[in-house]
Amino acid sequence: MSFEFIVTEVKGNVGLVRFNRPKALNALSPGLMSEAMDALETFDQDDGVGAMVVTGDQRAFAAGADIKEMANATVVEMGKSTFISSWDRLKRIRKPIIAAVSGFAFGGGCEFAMACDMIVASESAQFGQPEINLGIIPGAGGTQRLTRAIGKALAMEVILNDRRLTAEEAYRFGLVNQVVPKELYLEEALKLAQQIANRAPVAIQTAKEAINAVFDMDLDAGVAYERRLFYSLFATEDQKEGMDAFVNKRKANWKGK
Ligand code: DAK
Repeated sequence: MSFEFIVTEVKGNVGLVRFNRPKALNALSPGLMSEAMDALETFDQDDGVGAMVVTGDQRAFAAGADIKEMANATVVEMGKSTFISSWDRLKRIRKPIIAAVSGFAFGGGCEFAMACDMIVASESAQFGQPEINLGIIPGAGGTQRLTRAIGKALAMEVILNDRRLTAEEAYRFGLVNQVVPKELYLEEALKLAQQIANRAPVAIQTAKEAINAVFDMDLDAGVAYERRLFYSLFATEDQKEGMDAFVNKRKANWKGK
């Protein structure tokens, strides 16, 4: 895969996507977003990849959507842009995605990280939704995902008054999974992704689907949905293998089938 705005790599069985517009603090232009989605979809189809890590650089994960590219857009152009459909593509990735965040994760950058399944933050990471300064509001799920993650009171402050969260605060309020020294954040994210990638692939993807259903369903419907997914795993070879390995005191050999 060769790209203009991102760099990709496979490490073990983890697919790595690195935003690569450092001069613009990795602003998420339509071009970058569509390349990132192409890469994630390719990894999603690749049996040699079990999980993905998305990252930026030390200074910025991403400072938001590209303001310069958006500044003169009309409402019709915004609606037609591939930029919007790229965000829908992100929701359809089945394998787990970990955001490795250092520096600025603002606006669409924060929303991208929150749309991933877990966040490993460098101690230098800052999370914010500064759209209010531009006369707009978050448009890629920020009002919804941030509020669910950190609660209404603080989300109001972040979105209405450009309150920025340090990595430590983001951890304390449940937005991120771990905070690690800045020279280790990518390594730790890759380590976590590798551990997950070594587990039973179909069960991992099914668990991601079940957890994300929490945002679309009430408790009864969610529990019923979980149960159907649970039963469906008894049709997989991995369920037979996992239980046989337990009974016979050996290590399971996952097939992803
Ligand atoms: N877009 C374009 N360029 C950006 C940028 C951005 N978001 N952020 C920074 N840059 C550029 C700067 O213009 C500057 O470029 P030059 O002037 O050197 O050419 C370069 O990156 C370095 O930035 P600074 O000189 O400003 O660096 P500082 O360290 O002084 O400040 C900063 C860093 C992050 C505090 C500052 O750059 C900043 O405030 N940036 C803007 C942050 C922001 O407002 N983000 C929200 C953007 S709106 C949607 C999906 C997504 C979205 C909406 C809808 N749908 C699916 C519907 C998302 C919207 C947004 O994210």
